[in-house]
Amino acid sequence: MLAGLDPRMTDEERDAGSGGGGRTGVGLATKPLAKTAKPALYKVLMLNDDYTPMEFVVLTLQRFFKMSIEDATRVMLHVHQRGVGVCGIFTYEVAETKVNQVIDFARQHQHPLQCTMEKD
Ligand code: TYC
Repeated sequence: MLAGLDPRMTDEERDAGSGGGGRTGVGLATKPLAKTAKPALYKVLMLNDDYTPMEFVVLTLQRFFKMSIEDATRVMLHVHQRGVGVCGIFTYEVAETKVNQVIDFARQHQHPLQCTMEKD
């Protein structure tokens, strides 16, 4: 009698391979529990330019990235000196929203401030 077809066996007995002609330990492998995939993360980058006032950049970092005035000033000065700096790291949709908020805010105030995102 084939173990898989024996109506007297429980599913567990079939999976475990017991009662199957001495073939012990040939049960089905346990399917790993499904893990929740970690979302891809994106850096939001602020770009330097020659015209946007420093105070406006600090205000922007405080408003859209919840930075203290000290952190916002540090990031602004880093961008001013190095050309680019990280405002924060977010999931795709959050990063995209923040980039658009910064660009819209700058445009409303007629500043050329630019912001972009890249995969972390
Ligand atoms: N470079 C600008 C100035 O001298 C200041 C500035 C800093 C602009 C950071 C943009 O992302 C920026 N007024």
